Amino acid sequence: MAGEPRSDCLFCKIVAGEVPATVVRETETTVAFRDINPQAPTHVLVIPKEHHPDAAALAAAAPEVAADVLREAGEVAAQEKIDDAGYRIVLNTGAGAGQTVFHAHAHVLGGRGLEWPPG
Ligand code: DGP
Repeated sequence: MAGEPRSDCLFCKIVAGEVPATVVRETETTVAFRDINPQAPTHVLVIPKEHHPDAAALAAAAPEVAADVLREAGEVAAQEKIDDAGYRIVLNTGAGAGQTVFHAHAHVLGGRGLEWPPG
């Protein structure tokens, strides 16, 4: 069923506390933790606690939780003090766009200059 935890999902295991992560924020519906392979001085992932395979599926099935993820991305940026300089929220969607973990997540990147367009 949409939203149910999956035993084969790495990020569901982080939500359950079965895989360790450096958590920087947590709400009733979301968890934010540092990316294991940071691409910027600040690189935090914000995920819904519910399992959805990508951001579009999350928004379709649970739009209020998708809004929570975006709100938390902004809260992370403020907490990490990257909001004044500007930061990027990235939602890789599909393997062709570089998605490797198929549990919806928003990357929050900042603390360095960010070029446009991204690679
Ligand atoms: P994406 O490529 O958009 O699916 O991003 C997945 C991110 O997840 C990638 O930047 C690396 C990160 N990641 C993968 N495994 C782990 C893990 O075990 N712990 C943490 N903290 N991050 C992970």
